[in-house]
Amino acid sequence: MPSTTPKRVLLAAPRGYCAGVDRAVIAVEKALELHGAPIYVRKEIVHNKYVVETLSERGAIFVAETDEVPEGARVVFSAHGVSPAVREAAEARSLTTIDATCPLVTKVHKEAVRFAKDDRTILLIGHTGHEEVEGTAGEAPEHTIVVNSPDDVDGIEVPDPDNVVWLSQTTLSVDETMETVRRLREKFPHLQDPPSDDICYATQNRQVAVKKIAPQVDLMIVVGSANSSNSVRLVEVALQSGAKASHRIDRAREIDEAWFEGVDTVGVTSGASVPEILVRDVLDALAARGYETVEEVRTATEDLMFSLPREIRADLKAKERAGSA
Ligand code: 0CM
Ligand code: SF4
Repeated sequence: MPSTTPKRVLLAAPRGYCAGVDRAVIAVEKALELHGAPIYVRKEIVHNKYVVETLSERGAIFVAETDEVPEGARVVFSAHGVSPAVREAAEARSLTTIDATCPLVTKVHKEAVRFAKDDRTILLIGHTGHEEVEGTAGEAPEHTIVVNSPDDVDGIEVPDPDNVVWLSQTTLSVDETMETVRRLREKFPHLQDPPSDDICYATQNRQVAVKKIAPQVDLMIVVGSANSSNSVRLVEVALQSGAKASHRIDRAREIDEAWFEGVDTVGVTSGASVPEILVRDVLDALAARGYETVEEVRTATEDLMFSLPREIRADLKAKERAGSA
């Protein structure tokens, strides 16, 4: 017998761009407008293929390291932040830098610097190799141990178990991080907490929204790139919270017909580095498959905005002054 439940989409909100991504992407766009192409960007400005491709078409050149940037040229540091060693390398090449590090990542850097000054061991919960972790750990490499998962905890050794503090990457699973902290505290009862949440508001809000709709969906589609930590976490959170299946895609064209067998309700969300246009494309693709009814489920309202990097603000001001002279 055919299903009597109408096909529908539950669209998570908040989803997509956070304040730090918006600021970083605009920083590159403004740099291109103000100074013309090329503008070099160290690493992907945010972890989204479409954003990187679009900015490349406009004249941004993405490089892995500052030594690929011609001496004296302009380079943007990505939203994920950089270590002091990267800043020094840029200075040594006389590069003009624009720092698009998200202020919420900078906050964690400052915590790391402060705790290292107090000679504490920092247990940085995060993923080895992720740019943000490299940047934060690079503030105090001698004092930092990266903890990838709860299973890492057993193998950790510190100089003074009574003088340890934990910090984290901003884009982790809240639940898994809390489990890692629980295990760390079992091992180090005097473990100190960070002064405030390191997992940022955007990461947390997107996970809460997914948790709300996951129990009701047969399939959760997460729009986001493979290297986007917060996007990948949304797939895991969906599955842990009751979604029957969940897949991450960069673009609507990656949707697989085989996913829809017996599916009435599809959940849709997107990571913090994902432009809304990509979600709209997914909704169009779902509508074409009969999932035309879209119900937005909102669990929080976000109105945070960050001012542009100070280098861009200064250049905009200088242009304004020149225009009115
Ligand atoms: O950290 P993550 O891999 O999730 O980065 P992203 O660029 O996908 O998201 C925004 C950020 C930051 C910092
Ligand atoms: Fe900043 Fe969070 Fe966005 Fe990363 S995900 S750029 S930390 S607001």
